[in-house]
Amino acid sequence: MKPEVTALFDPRTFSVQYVVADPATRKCAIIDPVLDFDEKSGSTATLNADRILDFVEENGLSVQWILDTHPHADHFSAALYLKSKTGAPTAIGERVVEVQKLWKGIYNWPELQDDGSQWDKLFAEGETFFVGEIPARVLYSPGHTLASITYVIGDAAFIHDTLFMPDSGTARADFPGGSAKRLWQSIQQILSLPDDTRLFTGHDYQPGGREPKWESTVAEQKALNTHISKCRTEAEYVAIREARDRTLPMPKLILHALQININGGRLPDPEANGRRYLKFPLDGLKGSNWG
Ligand SMILES: N[C@@H](CCC(=O)N[C@@H](CS)C(=O)NCC(=O)O)C(=O)O
Ligand SMILES: [Fe+2]
Repeated sequence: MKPEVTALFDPRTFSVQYVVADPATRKCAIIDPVLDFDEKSGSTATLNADRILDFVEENGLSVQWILDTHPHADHFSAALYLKSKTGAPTAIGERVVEVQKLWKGIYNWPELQDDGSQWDKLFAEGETFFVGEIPARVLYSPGHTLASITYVIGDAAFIHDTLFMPDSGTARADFPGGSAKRLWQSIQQILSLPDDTRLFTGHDYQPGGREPKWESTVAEQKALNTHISKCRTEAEYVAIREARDRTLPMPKLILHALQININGGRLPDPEANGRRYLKFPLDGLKGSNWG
């Protein structure tokens, strides 16, 4: 069962958004859509999400699912916006409730509902569903975040921030709730899928300025991934990953994005003057590299 996979690359955040369609029924899932945000002006826009909607319409697709792989730290999720336009249900991994509890503390936000009720469906490890007639299943893939999941849809796996393209290595594991050890274990589970499984990553940072790419296979990742092919043991990987993470500054939108994304992609309610405001902790992420 081979879904038609279309990637929409967002050069502002180096994110890859996907439309995954069943050619037989024309039903599709949208994965990891981006709501545009400019931190310099505070402006939001729906350029990426509208591009997805245009693609869906031009190709006669009907949206069955709006899926996020994890609460993103570098962009806002457009899940709620797309739900308002399509009526399709939103979903994320069930451990999102733990991410909600963690960041509820960091933001000092007692009113935040931390039961995952912002999504229509919370997926557990091993849970199955369909995109049209194509069977799909969920792998719990923590490490980058503690709620991350992989969607395996037919012969394609949407692996988000675990493995990037082979020349780019792997995702960082130093956000609150992250773990290099768990990330290694999640990557091993992904690499145990059949060798010809198509892997679609969540970001491409275009190393060396090459054109953006997002698709690989299990066999290619095993042979060529710069962080994985060299590591024989979990301990070796954890040492490399943690050393690199100590050099990385936080994503520029982490404090903006998490307060939207742990609330299901919902912007803060407007205040009495009709404007929405964000709130940041000062010195809330201890030990961060300033870059
Ligand atoms: N410069 C980017 C960095 C974004 C970032 O940290 N991306 C995460 C995924 S959300 C990652 O794994 N990066 C790996 C790396 O930079 O090596 C930003 O500020 O948004
Ligand atoms: Fe991420």
